[in-house]
Amino acid sequence: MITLLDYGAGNVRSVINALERLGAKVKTVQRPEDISSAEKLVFPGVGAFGNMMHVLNRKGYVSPLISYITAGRPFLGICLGLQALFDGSEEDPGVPGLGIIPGIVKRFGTGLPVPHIGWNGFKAQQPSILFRGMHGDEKFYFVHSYHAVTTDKSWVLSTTDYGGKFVSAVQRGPVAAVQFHPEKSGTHGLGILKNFLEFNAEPVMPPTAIRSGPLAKRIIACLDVRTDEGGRLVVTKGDRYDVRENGLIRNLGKPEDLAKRYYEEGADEITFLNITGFRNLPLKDMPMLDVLKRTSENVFVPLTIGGGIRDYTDLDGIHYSALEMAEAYFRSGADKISIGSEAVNIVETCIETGRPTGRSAIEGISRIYGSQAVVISIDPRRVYVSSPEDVPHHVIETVFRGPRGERYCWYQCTTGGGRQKRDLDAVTVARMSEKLGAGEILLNCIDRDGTNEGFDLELINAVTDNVGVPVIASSGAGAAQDFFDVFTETRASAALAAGVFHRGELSIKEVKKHLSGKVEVRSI
Ligand code: 1PR
Repeated sequence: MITLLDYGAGNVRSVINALERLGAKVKTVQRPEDISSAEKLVFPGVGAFGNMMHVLNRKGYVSPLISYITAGRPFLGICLGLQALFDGSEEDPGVPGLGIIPGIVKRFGTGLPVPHIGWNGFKAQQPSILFRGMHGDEKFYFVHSYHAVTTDKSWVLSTTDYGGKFVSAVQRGPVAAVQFHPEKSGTHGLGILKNFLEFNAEPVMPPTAIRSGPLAKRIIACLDVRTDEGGRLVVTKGDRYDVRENGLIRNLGKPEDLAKRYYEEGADEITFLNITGFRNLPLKDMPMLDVLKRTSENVFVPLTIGGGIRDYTDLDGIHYSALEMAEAYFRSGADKISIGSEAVNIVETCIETGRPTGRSAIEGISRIYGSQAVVISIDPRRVYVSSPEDVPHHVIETVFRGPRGERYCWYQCTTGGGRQKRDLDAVTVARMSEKLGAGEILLNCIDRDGTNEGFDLELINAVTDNVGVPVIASSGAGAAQDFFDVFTETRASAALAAGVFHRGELSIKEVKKHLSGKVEVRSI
């Protein structure tokens, strides 16, 4: 029996699903005594360090946890569950950690995008049962802005490179913790969990000691989901956001079936966009929550869900917060939520009033779940101008001349699935969202969506040049070469595509084969 310490932040469903897939029985901690009586304890942590320690203290978990770990009983910490073992974190100075390992958790300061999101390698520093069956060249899914620094090298099990070496796993006897998410790291991640379940075997060193990086560029499959005329939730796909063909909504299959197919083909992440979520309250959209729950039983890579995440008051005057919606999605198996229209509203208000409210969906969700859990989905459209002085927006010089020979353009944000044009540019929304706490930008492009013409590299460069968080390039992929171009001509951390995969014109395997040896990708 595995005891899982769920302190109420983030996606523990995926950890439970992964452990159950491996045949384990899992119960969650309900009272402090459940920690003391555990046979094997798994502690997945997500979100902010201070909030985690606050909840652990409030629930009376800190003292039994310290006793359990210092007694050298089987323990696996995941992500924040590793950071908790240290004395404290720069994320919330003054908040003591569990103090098991001497050291402090520090923010990355490497000049590379932060959070460190994606698939990265590891370099083993000592033999471990966790490495059984590993070659040493596997990649695991990381998502964090802070990393542990210790003076006690005897704890360090592996290091990983992200603009410098950091501690990616620790172990002493049966107490281990990993900074990455094994439950989100495909078959190799499941391998780590299986090894923890069989902790009595001999420690091994992976045979291939290779460099531990660089971070792989991610290939993301996107599923635009909505209800069709028959009331079924289907994957659809538009051309420049128009999802109808001969008046009917295109039906490309069941969301969970496609997600499973893309996972098996090697997708590094799956994104679901509930494209009509802005109309209704997604919390009442139970089918979407069910899709997530079913998907997370079979898909062991990160899942993002977007559509309709905002504060909302229904006709009966009942108020639902964006945080509650995000919570419901996380509980159902999502790792990140994506905010579209509401992000534009938030930035607009911020500009009008000259300061953040402190209560926006971006601030509220990132405060509790961490910035890595908040993606901003931007739906811009190109607008040509004769001169940069024509508009008070971020204007770029373009090689693609406008209809009247214009040499300049800006990227106008839209809301409501491209329906409403707003007086805000994509660079401003991305930059201000980052300031408010967003951890990643999903950069769509209405002009390229569904066209197979390739990504809009000028748009992607305009945004990546102005933000410090990872940017996901989206819209327009039509061939494997388009992925090569976006990764070599821009600083995009990931590339997302939909139509080209759904129509079977290109597979994720073919994309990775094309990139292999030229661009760092994860192989499965
Ligand atoms: O505004 O917070 O409710 O979120 C709504 C979300 O739904 C937004 O993320 C918005 O991008 C998305 N959305 C709304 N309407 C549509 C539509 O198509 N009518 N889909 C829509 C946006 C864009 C991409 C697409 C890529 C790749 N889809 O996600 O998957 O462009 O496509 P391609 O590879 O086929 O070119 P809110």
